[in-house]
Amino acid sequence: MRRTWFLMVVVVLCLVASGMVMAEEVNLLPNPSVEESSSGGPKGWTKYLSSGNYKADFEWSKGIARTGNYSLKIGVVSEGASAVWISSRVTAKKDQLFRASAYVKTEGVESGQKVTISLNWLNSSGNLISGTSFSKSIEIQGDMDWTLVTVEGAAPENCRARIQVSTKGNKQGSIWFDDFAIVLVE
Ligand SMILES: [Ca+2]
Repeated sequence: MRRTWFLMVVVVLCLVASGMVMAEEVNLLPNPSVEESSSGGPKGWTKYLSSGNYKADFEWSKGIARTGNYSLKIGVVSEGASAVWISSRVTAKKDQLFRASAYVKTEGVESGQKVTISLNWLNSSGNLISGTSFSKSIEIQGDMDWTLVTVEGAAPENCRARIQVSTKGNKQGSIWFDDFAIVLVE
């Protein structure tokens, strides 16, 4: 009888353990630590700058990283312009809840400068589904060590999800991003 109970307890513990493994969140984003290269840049990542006579200091930064050797940097950006790093895309089904996240580090940036992380959705033509993005902005106050910023949102239709990080009109200093993630929450 005792032996039977013992076996039952073992079985239950095994089931609990396997359930915990299954529940572990999986990062769906390729090249999340921006270590892999393609054509001299970070594989799967693109940059965007507002159109016009603007400049932005984008860098696939070597030597400053939360993990590995590389991160994505945005330095000085012309006033009025947005500078954005954009990830590759992840398949999403309508109403699936996703969490996008990235770690942010800053140095020499003016206090009050905003940094935004967005979770965007693209339709089958690859166009942004307007008015559906989820964004989280943080205001920089002094130099900031690696800080996790997250944003959650549900897919508006069967589409593809991507994460983007941005800042607008940065007068001075550097903003680095590393260890990105897009996770299916439920
Ligand atoms: Ca990295």
